[in-house]
Amino acid sequence: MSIAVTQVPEKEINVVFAEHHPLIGRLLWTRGITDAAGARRFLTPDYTRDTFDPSLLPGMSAAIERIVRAVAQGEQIAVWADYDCDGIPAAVILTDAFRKIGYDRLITYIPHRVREGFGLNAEGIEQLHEKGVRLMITVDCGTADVENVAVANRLGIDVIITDHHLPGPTLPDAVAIVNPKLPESTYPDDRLCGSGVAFKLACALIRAYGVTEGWEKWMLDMAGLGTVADMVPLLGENRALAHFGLVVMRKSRRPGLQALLRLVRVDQRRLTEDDLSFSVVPRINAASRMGRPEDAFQLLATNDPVAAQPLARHLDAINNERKGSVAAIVKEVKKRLSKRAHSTRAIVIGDPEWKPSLLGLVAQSVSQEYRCPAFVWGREESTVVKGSVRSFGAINIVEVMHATENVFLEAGGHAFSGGFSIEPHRVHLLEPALDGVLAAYPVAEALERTVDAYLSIDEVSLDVYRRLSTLAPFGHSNPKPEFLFSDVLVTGMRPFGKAKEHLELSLAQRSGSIPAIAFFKTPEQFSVAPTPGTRRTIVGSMEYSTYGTGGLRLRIIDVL
Ligand SMILES: [Mn+2]
Repeated sequence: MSIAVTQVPEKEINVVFAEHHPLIGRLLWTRGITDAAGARRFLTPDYTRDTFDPSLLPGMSAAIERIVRAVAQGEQIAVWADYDCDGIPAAVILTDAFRKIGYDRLITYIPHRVREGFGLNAEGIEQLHEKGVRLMITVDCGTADVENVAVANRLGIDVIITDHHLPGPTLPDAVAIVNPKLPESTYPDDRLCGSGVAFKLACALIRAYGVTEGWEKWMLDMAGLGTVADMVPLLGENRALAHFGLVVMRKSRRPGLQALLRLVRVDQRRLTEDDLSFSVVPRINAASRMGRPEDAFQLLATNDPVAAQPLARHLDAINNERKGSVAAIVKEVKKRLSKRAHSTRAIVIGDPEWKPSLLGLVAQSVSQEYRCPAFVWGREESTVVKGSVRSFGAINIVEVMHATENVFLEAGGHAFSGGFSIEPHRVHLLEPALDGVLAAYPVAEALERTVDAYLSIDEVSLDVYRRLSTLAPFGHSNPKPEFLFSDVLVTGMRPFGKAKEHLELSLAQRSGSIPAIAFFKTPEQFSVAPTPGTRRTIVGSMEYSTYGTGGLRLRIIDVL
């Protein structure tokens, strides 16, 4: 890995951000904030100032009008939610809002990740029709579902779409499409996630029923959860939703959230975005990957502390099962690759026994290990082979898939990660076809890592840590600050953890010393292995641990 420190115009920054610590000024600048007013807005989120009126979203008034009519006529309403940790909190938000206005003819439908896949499907709509549904509200999906909305319409079901996915050339024939990414949208910020859009609908709905202004803030925990989980940029309105979402979550009375946090030993009052990303989101997503997404919805939506306990334990158990399955597949991949010749341009490997819903995590690990794009396929209750791909370096893997002719049934995704399907009898064609396309690409190099600033160990202090914390919550477009510490003396090194799987270093420089840790690392896994008595360059971030003796420490990203 090569490392560069972001270049910034120091003098200009010191003038513009004169009222802030120079390090904070530099960090603001690298996050695209270039004036004093922007800095104040960023550092002191304000709910009223930073969130926009829901009625500014396209389709909002038509959506509310239709819901009010459904409620007046006692129609059966269904929420159709995506199965991930954006769709599920979004469904919880609408459930809360309908409970608040005292309407209980509401059911939730969450499709099965593998059997049904993303978005609407005709069989699911049929089922809702049989249950007497007359109005369907989608959350976190639906914008592209032209045909299935037509299916619903033919069955006499009106559809309201709430979503944040990009629209295609044709829009579905829905009663309303509430989506800030519609071309005609004049909403001031189009970066909301599905839970964010659902939160807006919920705000407008309870307002229409005269619920006391301010009550909507109790739903911010779910909007914040979806915003962090969906990895939308944590800037603008999303920053407010994530920030106040965490504030509300720390006080949330949801029995399911409380039970889950207790189980994973996270102190609710000190909950951070890292706790969400590492402890909460994987357990919510485990439901759709390993079992039924409804279990995750039930956990977050229930009012019953007794029902919450077993649901939390169940999600924790299937999350452990998921980790075990992913590790077993990665091990099997390595074993097989050691025994056969394979392309060095891309790894292609699969097994009809592997669950496709786990293979993104497997492909991620394989691409890093073999330092090239990894295509990993499996099959589950389907006649076609389904897989995930993760790129390596700067190769745009979706472009590569689109350039590979006559192999894929479907292929899509983002630049560095995607999914694909293939007919089983054609899967053997994949490796040679990719090899041909990738021959035209330069050999993949690990991407350069840019860190925010040089720092020395004696500059690491609680005061600096507290200042850095004013930039939180960290995530997409506002990453946790990373620093380069050069010429640091390694004064100690010890493995720790149940199976000694983690590593702690003691570091010293000038008058300062600090512990530094890395989880699931051995010294050999860094670019240069640290040993006591040597001087090394450390790349890391600052964190404060509340466990045991705890305190301020560095989290090591790499040692050079
Ligand atoms: Mn989403």
